Amino acid sequence: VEWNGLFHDQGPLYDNHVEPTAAQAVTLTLRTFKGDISSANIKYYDSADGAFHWVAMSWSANDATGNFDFWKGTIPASASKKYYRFQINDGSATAWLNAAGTTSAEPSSGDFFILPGFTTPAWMKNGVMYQIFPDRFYNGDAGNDVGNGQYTYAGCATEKHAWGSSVVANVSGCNTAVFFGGDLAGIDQKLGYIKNTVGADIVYLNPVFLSPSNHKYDTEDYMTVDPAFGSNATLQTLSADLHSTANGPKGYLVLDGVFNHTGDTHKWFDRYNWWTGLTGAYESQSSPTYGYYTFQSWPNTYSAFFGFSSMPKLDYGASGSAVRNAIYGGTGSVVQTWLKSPYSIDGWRLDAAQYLDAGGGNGSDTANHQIMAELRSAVKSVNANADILGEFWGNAGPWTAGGDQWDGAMNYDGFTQPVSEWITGRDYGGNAASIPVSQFDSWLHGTRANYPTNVQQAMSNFLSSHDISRFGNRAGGDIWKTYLALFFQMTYVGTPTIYYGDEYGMQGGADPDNRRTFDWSVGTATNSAVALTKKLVAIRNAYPALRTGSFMTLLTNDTSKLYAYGRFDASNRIAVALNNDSVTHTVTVPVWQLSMTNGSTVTELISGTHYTVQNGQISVAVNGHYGAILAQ
Ligand code: ARE
Ligand code: CA
Repeated sequence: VEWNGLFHDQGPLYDNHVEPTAAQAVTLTLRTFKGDISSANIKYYDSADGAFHWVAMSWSANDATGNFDFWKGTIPASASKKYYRFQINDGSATAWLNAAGTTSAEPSSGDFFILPGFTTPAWMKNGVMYQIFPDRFYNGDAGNDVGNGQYTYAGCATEKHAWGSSVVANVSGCNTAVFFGGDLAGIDQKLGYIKNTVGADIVYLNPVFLSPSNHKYDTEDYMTVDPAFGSNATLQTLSADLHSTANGPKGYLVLDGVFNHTGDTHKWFDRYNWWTGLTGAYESQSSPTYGYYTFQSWPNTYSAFFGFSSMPKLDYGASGSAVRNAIYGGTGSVVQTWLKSPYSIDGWRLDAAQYLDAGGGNGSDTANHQIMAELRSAVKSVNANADILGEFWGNAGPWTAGGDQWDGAMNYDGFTQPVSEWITGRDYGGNAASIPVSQFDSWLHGTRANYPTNVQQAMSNFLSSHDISRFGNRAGGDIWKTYLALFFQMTYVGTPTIYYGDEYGMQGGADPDNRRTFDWSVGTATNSAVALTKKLVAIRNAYPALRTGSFMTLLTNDTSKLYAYGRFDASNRIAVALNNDSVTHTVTVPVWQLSMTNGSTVTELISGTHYTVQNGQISVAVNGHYGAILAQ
């Protein structure tokens, strides 16, 4: 069996229902070299009977170039989850193919998923997200700025800083008590920049609810927008303006749901007796909310996020507990209230989601998954199109592969880390770590295989976040590395997510330096990286193949640091060529693998240059740290 001819993924040409209902049979297509094999079978595991089943495939067609055969087989409709792989025989040898790759021995993991009834939001799969740390983006209302000493945080007086400082001040031990005045009104005023200059349509905000810190991960009240950011009414306005098509494409709003822990000033805990007329868990063991937390020794020893005493951990108890109802279960719950009118947010990014648990446990267990499944039901019952984006830094398969918890996850593991190591030679922590392109490609292949296809397409793919150093920093200030990263981000599988300022290569080291104020003299339409971002987003928006099409590796060249891959569907075939070297290379892209015929024309979408396919290939000169997008 010629492995180089084999292809299948769950793109539209190879799977007729990537999100099947229980009533839809799934017809799968397998590609082989023409005449190479004598038979092929689908072997699938059906969770309904816990057994494997076989479907013999039949030959159906050749491709336009005459290089390939297509074989088809159908898995019958039913409500149960199924997992499949292919067995391919040529009369003398057998090959196996599944999401993890091709092997000669039968694989025991890495199968493709069929999860009837599981859908992820179309707007997330088709959108581009912009992440904002609200205190640092734009000060739209000087009237709500924090005053010096206005909050007390972790024993430190708060400090107010003027806008535009390029580095967050390092007040010893008091980093989190520094404020710059950014707010929701500022974000609202800059929607034109986000939607039209950058081209993003989804806005993800770091926490906005009442809290004494600048990051607001220690919530004091989930029902109130922090006054330094505006008010509940300002959030309502921002949501409406984002949804409106008046200032660009219809947008979507995702908020940060910090539900593993509250702040120690939350009224349920009330460590400093800031709330009058009630008694928090820290104040009395007879507090009505005493059971919301887990005390090893009341009052000073309690479960907390990473041991931070300012972040006491919620005890989720059993199904129907008061905490579960308050956070997501009941009609007046936090999760449901903000999803409903008049706020109508479109999704939740779940902070520290792996840890939510009962009895002070550290999560990632049966109780955690049950909480996540209940939370999903609560979200989807308000809005079936709302998105649930989990924060997890590794393989988030345990929360996504069952189709009953998250729609996607922050893709540190399958995007941020490999991109950083391949392009910058540093991991996302800034430490030296360099990988050749062949390893980059196999890393991507392996991490895609962890997820159902509709989850892969809703993973949040970012270069930086508020928890790691800036990509621009890891790239040593070389803006060309940002260009190359943008080419990959906007043509890869998953939701491109731009951490504010990454579109112009913002600098910054670890937390808190990764939260610098946005520089409005640099982040403009005429900035070369911003302009490239806009162009690449427009290309992504114009070609569904770049969002929901198949992904096929075409070329890895470790010596010249070249990568090429295809993205395609019934309407378009696109070959992307990337050059990670610092000098120009001519990349010879084997587009015969995409069934592009000799003599046919492709257009490079950045330059508009036309190329003709010859000998099944296109040769294109690509600048160092740049890319080419060849479409037909
Ligand atoms: C603050 C300061 C830091 C300082 C720290 C300790 O800002 O400079 O180092 O205190 O003094 C929030 C704030 C942070 C704040 C923190 C504690 O944003 O600024 O730090 O609260 O007060 C793990 C968790 C993951 C978590 C990361 C940071 O699993 O959930 O650590 N991320 C979320 C948010 C954060 C937020 C919180 C959680 C708390 O995104 O912004 O912090 O609500 C491996 C592991 C990961 C681990 C990761 C990083 O890869 O697999 O699980 O993530 O390392 O440690
Ligand atoms: Ca302000």
